[in-house]
Amino acid sequence: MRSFSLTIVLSAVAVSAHTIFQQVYVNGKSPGHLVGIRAPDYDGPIYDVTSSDIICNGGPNPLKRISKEVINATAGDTITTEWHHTLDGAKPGDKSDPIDPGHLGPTMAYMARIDNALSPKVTGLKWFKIFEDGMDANKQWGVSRMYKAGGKFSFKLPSCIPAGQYLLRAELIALHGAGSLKGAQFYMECAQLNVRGGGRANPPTVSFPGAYKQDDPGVVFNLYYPTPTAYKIPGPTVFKC
Ligand SMILES: *[C@@H]1O[C@H](CO)[C@@H](O)[C@H](O)[C@H]1NC(C)=O
Ligand SMILES: [Cu+2]
Repeated sequence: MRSFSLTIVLSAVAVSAHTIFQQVYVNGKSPGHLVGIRAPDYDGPIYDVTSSDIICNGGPNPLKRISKEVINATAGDTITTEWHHTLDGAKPGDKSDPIDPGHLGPTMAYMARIDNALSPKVTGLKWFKIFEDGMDANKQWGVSRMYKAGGKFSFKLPSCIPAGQYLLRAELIALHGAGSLKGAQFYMECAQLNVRGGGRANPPTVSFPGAYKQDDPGVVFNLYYPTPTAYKIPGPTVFKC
């Protein structure tokens, strides 16, 4: 009986060690914590890929920190996203910051054009993927690289995309429970961007919800047994100019 309740306590600790994308850097410089981001104040995941909460979070994690600022960047710039266990930011003593280290899976980034990056409506947008980092040949995961980098992962804005307003959707998937249907944990927030420069590319797009199926091989996935030898990241291929 005692070990049963201990198990419940331990798993309660583990499941709360989630993460929130909460700061953007453009070529290494940040306009500030939560600036230009739509963040919840609770760090829980989304499980249902058919829900519109998969777009920019919300639903069970109400977006309570919606920035009124738009981040300026130029096509081709390097964007860094920074994630932490809570909205308090980096906590060096917290092993679950930026995320529980057992929350292994891929990191990704998508963009969608939008007339006004401050518009609350996120349904109906057309998304293209600009970054993904799954499991490498040494079986190390994108999330582990983000963990070791203190909660950061980086990518370039494609140099050929048209100037204008965009939402940036940064995402990670934790696969520790993904052996069963609806067990994968999706973490994402959206940042508001104004992109200058660029070109006239018209990248192929996908919709959210729609880009993922609940039974995609990268969404139902056993992280532990048999030991994975490959991982297929969900969603479209990364757009290249
Ligand atoms: C982006 O540029 C506009 C126009 O110069 C400015 O008003 C705005 O504050 C800038 N955004 C940020 C986050 O610095
Ligand atoms: Cu979690």
